[in-house]
Amino acid sequence: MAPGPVPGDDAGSYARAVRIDEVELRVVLLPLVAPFGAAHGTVASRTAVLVRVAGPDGEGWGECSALPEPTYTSEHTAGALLVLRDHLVPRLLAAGGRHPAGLGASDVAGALADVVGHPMAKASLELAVLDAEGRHDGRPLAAALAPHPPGPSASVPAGVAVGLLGSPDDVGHEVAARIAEGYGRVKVKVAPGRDLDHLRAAREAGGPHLVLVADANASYRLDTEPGAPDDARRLEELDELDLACLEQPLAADDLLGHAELARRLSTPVCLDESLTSPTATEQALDMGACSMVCVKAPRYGSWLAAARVLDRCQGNGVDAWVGGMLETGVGRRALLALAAHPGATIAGDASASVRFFTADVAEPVVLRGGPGTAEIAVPAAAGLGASPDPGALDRLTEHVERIRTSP
Ligand code: OSB
Ligand code: MG
Repeated sequence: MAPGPVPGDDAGSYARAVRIDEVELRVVLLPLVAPFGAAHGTVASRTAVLVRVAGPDGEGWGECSALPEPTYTSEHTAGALLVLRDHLVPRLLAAGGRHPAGLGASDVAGALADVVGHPMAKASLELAVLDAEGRHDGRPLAAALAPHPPGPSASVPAGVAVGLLGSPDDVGHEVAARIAEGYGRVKVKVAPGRDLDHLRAAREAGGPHLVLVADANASYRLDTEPGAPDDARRLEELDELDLACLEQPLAADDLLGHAELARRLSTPVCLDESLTSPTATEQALDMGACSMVCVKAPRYGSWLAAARVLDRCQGNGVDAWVGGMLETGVGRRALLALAAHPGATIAGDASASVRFFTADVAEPVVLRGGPGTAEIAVPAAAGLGASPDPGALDRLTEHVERIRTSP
């Protein structure tokens, strides 16, 4: 990809600072309305680490998107809590101590950079500082992530994920139900043996106008050993379905395999798990491993880095969309703010809270508009645009601890 503008580079955009002397780490548990299955495993209830930073300039909230088990990526809830407590929060507080005027969100990634990996844990702290800055300045997160004209959109098209289900009929019924709720874009999870029939049922239920995506979560293999099944031939059959894209068909590290597959398919290949940094994203595009980008700030370890990826995609005419990971009301609002970036050219995983949860930690995110055309309003108030509800937090919290700057 050709070099493009990098908003984080012009210091003015993010040169805010907030003083932070306490970080609260909170594990919440939200039962799911139904288990959510994917090729990497099934999530039955959503545990997440919520992060609150606080100090003389106010507070800010973040969410760590790591799932309960380390099967989608290597991070998971319990491990993220430990890494935050023992390694990341001490670095954040120490960096704050070195800057008496406070820490800007653009300083956070650098303060945490010597810790290898753990992007979701890192992104949660950056998000909390972004929220604190936004509240302090009266600026919504969407404006901080898309500071250049034309700026963020006021609403985003609603898109929803449908998990791996038992039969094509189940998929058809669920897709029809989601469309009736308003969704115009549906992402259906697939895995070897649960693909073509499931997607045909989805297409039949949704009709030709449904924006249909298939997410394989790295569950296919190209024919590398003699006699092994050739998944590429199976995936070529999906071309008949007019999918908006096929997401992450092969293993995360198999970029050449994705490039070969992309040459064989007419369906655009989109990567998720493979795209671990802005550099990895540009290289994957350059080598033809994908022609479309699923942007997830927690996977990149930084909301500002994710916004830079969207800038680059926009500048180079590459389609991109913002992906979710079953976020609670904190992470869901951040996802909406990122999805409002003009570089997010197609509908992503922007769904209502009730899609996954009966009770959320903050005011539920809701759809507006009719079948097939629903949208979600991008939070317009400062920062994330809402705080967790103390009563809901009390009911949903499993564990909480506070770490303070030592005097
Ligand atoms: O692969 O996009 C994925 C959920 C958890 C982890 C990874 C993924 C997902 C989803 C759900 O697909 C998307 C959503 O939150 O709506
Ligand atoms: Mg995915």
